[in-house]
Amino acid sequence: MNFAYTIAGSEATGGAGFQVDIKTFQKLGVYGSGALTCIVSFDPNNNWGHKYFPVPVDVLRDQLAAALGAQDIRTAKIGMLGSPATIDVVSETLRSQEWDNIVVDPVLICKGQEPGQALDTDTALREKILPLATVTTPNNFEARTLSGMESLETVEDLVSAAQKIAELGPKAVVVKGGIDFPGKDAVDVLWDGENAYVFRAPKVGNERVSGAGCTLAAAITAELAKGATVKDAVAVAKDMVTAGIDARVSAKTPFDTVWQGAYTGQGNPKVSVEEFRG
Ligand code: PXL
Repeated sequence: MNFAYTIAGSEATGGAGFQVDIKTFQKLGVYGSGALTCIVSFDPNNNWGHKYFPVPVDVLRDQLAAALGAQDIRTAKIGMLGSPATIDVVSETLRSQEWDNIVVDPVLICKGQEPGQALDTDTALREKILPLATVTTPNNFEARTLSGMESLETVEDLVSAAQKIAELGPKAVVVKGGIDFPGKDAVDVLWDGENAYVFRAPKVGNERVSGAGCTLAAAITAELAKGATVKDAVAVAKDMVTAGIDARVSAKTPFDTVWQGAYTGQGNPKVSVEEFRG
């Protein structure tokens, strides 16, 4: 059995976080389990603002001890952590055993958190979690924050940002251009420490879809757990996200969510991969 583990927050509508990770793992044929770091509830009476409840660190420790004690888990995805105290526990746990793959989705801020606390959390993530990553998957905003670059307007910019972020410790970096990246394509770049690759698919609409980042990182995690290379894992993950956005689920929230169930695994002619030669 191939096991994939997630350390992430619950998002109660099922559109992001832990719920997306488990659905993605299942769809890609790996056995999923995980620990909850926090519980996020969008508030229907407050314009769907985020309510954030941290899971007490002792309860987080118990969850980690249960799963990692029960199964031989060597591949993990790290999602929203939410607080410096949580980051300390997760960092200790990651250092306490050997891993084949640690995929870090560097979720920097979640609405509903105090800005001061968010800054501490970002610093702790950068110092204590990112150096342990074998792959990290920043979005456009996170990549600008982590690289110190002001804007990401070209493929060259995405590659530079990925290379700068790799200097913080992760072996491979996937920078997602996303909806803010100019042009008709959704462009992601992988820097694997030696080569850069450019992944493209036509943008589907011009609105942000919730859960795309979580799905991408979870799918990379599942594919790595099955033994794929990082490049092949990213290609499958982008195919799944593209299919899932095409088949997105609308809701009363201001954003739609990804439907992981739409992925067929038949290969997607809309997704292209080429090596970047600067
Ligand atoms: O998409 C980032 C994200 C990750 N994890 C949780 C979230 C969100 C965004 O809402 O709630 C738990």
